[in-house]
Amino acid sequence: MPTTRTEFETAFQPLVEDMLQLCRDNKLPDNARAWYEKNLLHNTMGGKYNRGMSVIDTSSILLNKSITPGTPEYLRAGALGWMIELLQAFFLVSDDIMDSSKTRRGSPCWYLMPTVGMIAINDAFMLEGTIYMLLKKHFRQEKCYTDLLELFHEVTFQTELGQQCDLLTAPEDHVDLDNFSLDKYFFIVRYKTAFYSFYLPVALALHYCGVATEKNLQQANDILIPMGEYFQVQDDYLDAFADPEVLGKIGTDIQDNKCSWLVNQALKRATPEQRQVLDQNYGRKDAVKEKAVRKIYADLKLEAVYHAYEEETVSMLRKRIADVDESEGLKKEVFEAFLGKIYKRTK
Ligand code: GPP
Ligand code: MG
Ligand code: MG
Ligand code: MG
Repeated sequence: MPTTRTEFETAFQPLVEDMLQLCRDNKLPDNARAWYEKNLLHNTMGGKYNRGMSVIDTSSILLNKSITPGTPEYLRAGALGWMIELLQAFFLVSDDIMDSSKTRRGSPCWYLMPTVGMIAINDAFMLEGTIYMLLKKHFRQEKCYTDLLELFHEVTFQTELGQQCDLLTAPEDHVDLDNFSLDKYFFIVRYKTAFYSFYLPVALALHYCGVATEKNLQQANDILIPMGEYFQVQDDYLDAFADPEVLGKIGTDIQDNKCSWLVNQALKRATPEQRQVLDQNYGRKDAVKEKAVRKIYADLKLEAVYHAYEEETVSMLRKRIADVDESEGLKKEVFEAFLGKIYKRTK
């Protein structure tokens, strides 16, 4: 049985306690400790927890036993899961500033909350720092400590590289749709999303369970990176087509001039007249212009293009999963569980 959100949340409280104790040990002023606690709770809780929970689920599949909530083992695997959620919180707080987003998980973005503003930048750094304080406290004595540490550092750098390319292909003051291409697109999303969201949880579980081999990590990579690309295509599709109430965030990709999957598909299919509309309306901070772009997406039936892409990609992933070699302890079920969570997602 996969773990539930409620069970997973029980593994967070002890980690928050660890960090508050650390604040007390450092004689942090009360108001600073209270701010940090609020930062931790507001930005780390309330998401889908797919990434975090999958460390526990993957470990339980790899070890072929259930990891029972409340046990020390659950708390350890859960701690690794929460470290990914902290990494994600660090990324999202920063990304929302860079993307001028308005809402996240149904609330105003952290930097837009009363009294927060640009303190959010330091809060993001502290969310990242929390990972390494917790990793040291709970895993320093383990054989896999260096592997875990390196993995977090490497994946963070890869994500930052992807974010850099995402931002550089979306200049605020200069729209040139000739700059976009699907090749560029898939490079960006592999780096900004796939490594931390898909490869990281499974790689952490492989190290934690003591079955990380070069071959297992490579096989995981070969399935999870394309799966992460698919996940970001979904994110881009939902940015324009989902109900913001369900999605918990308002899409910004059109106004932000993003090299999104949708605009790349539109560019492939547009007539010269439609191309002109895109050239004149994409990437402008203007709701009417955004609407004109949305109309082109609808006229080009991008919803149907997306559904066809989804089916084709999922069959490709299923084939790859069927071919996984389980001889070194990796299991097909790890990937099936992951795919099951995201197939046809609506938020
Ligand atoms: C998703 O992009 C990618 C990230 C959240 C990684 C950010 C990386 C940093 C180094 C800050 P997105 O902007 O499409 O996500 P969303 O739609 O959730 O805003
Ligand atoms: Mg964003
Ligand atoms: Mg972004
Ligand atoms: Mg997005």
